[in-house]
Amino acid sequence: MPIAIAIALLVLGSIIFHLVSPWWKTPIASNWGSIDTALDVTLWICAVAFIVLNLFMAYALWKYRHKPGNRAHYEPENASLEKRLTFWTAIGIAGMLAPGLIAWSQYVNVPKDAAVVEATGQQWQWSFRFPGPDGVLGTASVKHITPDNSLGINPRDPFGRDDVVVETNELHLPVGKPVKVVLRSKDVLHDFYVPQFRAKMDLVPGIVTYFWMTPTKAGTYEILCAELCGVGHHEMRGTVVVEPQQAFDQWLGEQVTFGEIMASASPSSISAILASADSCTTPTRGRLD
Ligand SMILES: [Cu+2]
Repeated sequence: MPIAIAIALLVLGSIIFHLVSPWWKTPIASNWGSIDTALDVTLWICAVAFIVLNLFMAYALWKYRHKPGNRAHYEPENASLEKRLTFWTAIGIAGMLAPGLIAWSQYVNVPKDAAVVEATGQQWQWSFRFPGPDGVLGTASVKHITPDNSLGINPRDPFGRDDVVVETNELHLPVGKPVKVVLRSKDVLHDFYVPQFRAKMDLVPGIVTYFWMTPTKAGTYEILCAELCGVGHHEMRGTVVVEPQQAFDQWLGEQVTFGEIMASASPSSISAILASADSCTTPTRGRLD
């Protein structure tokens, strides 16, 4: 009996906690309402299953509690009950998976007019790269990384010369414009996450991952690393400023290009950068747009 009461109180406490909890989702600032819908559907299906199953368990504990003279009936098989349980579980799981699969297919199918930005993660900071006037990111590889070429941009690739390199943790994006976010890691697994965008994707060393989104609300949001990536993981934070196109263009114009970095590098540094390209036997060509 005390356990039945404890289970009923657990259900009641959980419902109250969700109703009064201050830890609810932030207002959305991107086009990904479909991701919110997928999360809401999952929450509701889980909530109904949690409440119904636990209250049934509390009821069964109370109703069939020990009474002198009562004997339990052994029933190892009940095909009809198992069929019904399998059916309703399948409906619940399909209901949780379907909205997520629909959202996922939209999430990785990039519209043709999307701009490109690259985010690179390393223990424990973010860097960013824009393609420059040619609209194409130059090829890049960890093989090309030198102190002056921290993103490993291929110095022999003409598409890389006008690439804009942002080596601070601050990214700017124009509001209302679809953008493909291309992700690379220089060391271990990281995960690019901006809660207000509902957007999130792993950075995997050795491969390029991506998603797309349209920021819909101007503002300053936090970029988090959502993959435990070492002792400094909690410090791997950045900022994304969503602003009108004009302010974005002005900010972008103030950043340096890879060509400018090369031009201001010392001769020995330039030799190191070029040597990295010469030693690369399998250049990783291929446009990222
Ligand atoms: Cu990280």
